[in-house]
Amino acid sequence: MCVCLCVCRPVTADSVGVWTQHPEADQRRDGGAAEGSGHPQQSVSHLQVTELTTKVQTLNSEVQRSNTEMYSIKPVQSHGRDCSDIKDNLMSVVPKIPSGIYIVHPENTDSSFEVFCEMDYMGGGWTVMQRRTDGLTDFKRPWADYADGFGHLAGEHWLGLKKVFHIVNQKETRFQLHVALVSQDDVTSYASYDDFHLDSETQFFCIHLGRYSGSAGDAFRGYDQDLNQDTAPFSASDVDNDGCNPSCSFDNRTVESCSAQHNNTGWWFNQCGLANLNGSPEDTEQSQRTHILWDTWRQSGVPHTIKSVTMKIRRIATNN
Ligand SMILES: [Ca+2]
Repeated sequence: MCVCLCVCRPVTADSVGVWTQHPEADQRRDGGAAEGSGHPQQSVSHLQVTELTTKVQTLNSEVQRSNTEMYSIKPVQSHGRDCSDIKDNLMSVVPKIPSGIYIVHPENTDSSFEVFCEMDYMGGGWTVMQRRTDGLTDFKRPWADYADGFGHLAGEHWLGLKKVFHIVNQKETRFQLHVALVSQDDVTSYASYDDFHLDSETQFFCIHLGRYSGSAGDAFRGYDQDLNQDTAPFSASDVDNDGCNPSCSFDNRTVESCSAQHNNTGWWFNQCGLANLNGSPEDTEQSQRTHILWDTWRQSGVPHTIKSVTMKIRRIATNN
């Protein structure tokens, strides 16, 4: 904000035109004013005019450079409440809004924080809430990490449930959720939900999903109401809300904790369900396999091996 205040008002020769246009006439005018006010008279030579003009030109080029840098190097700037808001705000100012890290300040919160905005994908305006690409970030995490977020915004990360809660619970906004999947064979697919919001932390960030559309199937809901993760609370390695109470049974195995079953990752498990986009391999020998689970995306009846995924949210235009 400070940078903007400092540089947004362009410095032009016109703003000091009194010195540059007719210095002699201006000297006379200043002289008259000086006589009346009793202030000492200031004279301006052609040399001083030249110096001032040069200074103005230098300042002008600095301002233009600063403005260019604001967008080309993607420094963190606060431009809105979420990436959709940033896109709307910048659309009329910048011909092409770059994807990158921005600061957002959601409505009705005291907090500002950094997010990665995807401005190219499907019209842009997407706030990324999760990204898996190379498997190098550890998703085996306790509750506090899933609440606050972890990883690197420009790479693999989990934005954090508190931050997502702030974004999707702004007044008079609705958000859609888009899950973009890439298989080991570079096949792409997606699952989209036309409404998405979370309850607060006191309600364990229960997830609420609208209508599904897409090509990957609705793994959040699965095929069986018992496994439906819509409205499920979040679980992590140290917080168990998974619906296996005291235990569930899979393939004649007894499971007490879905997080433990999924190698201590966090998700909206429900006995445990067919989706876990935070799934991680169980040991280093299997590091080539991410264990990202979206069980409804299948080929010849076999689930695709998923190598990367992005979860992103965007405002839905409301008519009211
Ligand atoms: Ca349990």
